[in-house]
Amino acid sequence: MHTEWIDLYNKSDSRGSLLIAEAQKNIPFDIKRVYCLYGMNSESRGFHAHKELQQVMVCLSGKCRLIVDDGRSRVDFHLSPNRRGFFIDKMNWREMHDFSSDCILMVLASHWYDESDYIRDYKEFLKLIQE
Ligand code: T46
Repeated sequence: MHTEWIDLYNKSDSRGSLLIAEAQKNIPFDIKRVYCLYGMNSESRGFHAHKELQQVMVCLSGKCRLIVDDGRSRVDFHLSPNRRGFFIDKMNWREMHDFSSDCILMVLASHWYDESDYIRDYKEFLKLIQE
């Protein structure tokens, strides 16, 4: 399983804080897309893997639970604002659960949106992992 917590650069002073992500510096890819998930209810999200996409998820507010599954093991992570980003490599199944109502996730992505990059069927994911 290739996941990793990434320290974001942080600059704090009397006015507040700056959190900094830079492509090819602390983010291990060129960022082609940024999207945010917010206003979630108790419904879980995700349930897919990506063939090529690499992502870094940054929790800006609230909390949620993230399950990452590489086809061999399944690990539970807890996301909350901690000045870090959570890197998920391609070919890892992800599920997001238990969003708090104030949860805001910012996601930095290595590619533009492409539905054909998604594997939304778990059995198909397992088959592709074994190939
Ligand atoms: C991921 C997790 C963390 C777009 O049109 N453009 C986009 O950039 C994205 C991200 C989504 N969409 C469309 C595709 C669906 O029709 O928005 C709709 C909802 O997307 P989805 O059901 O994939 O949302 P999540 O929260 O299950 O997954 C998203 C990302 O898609 C995915 O890459 O890793 O957040």
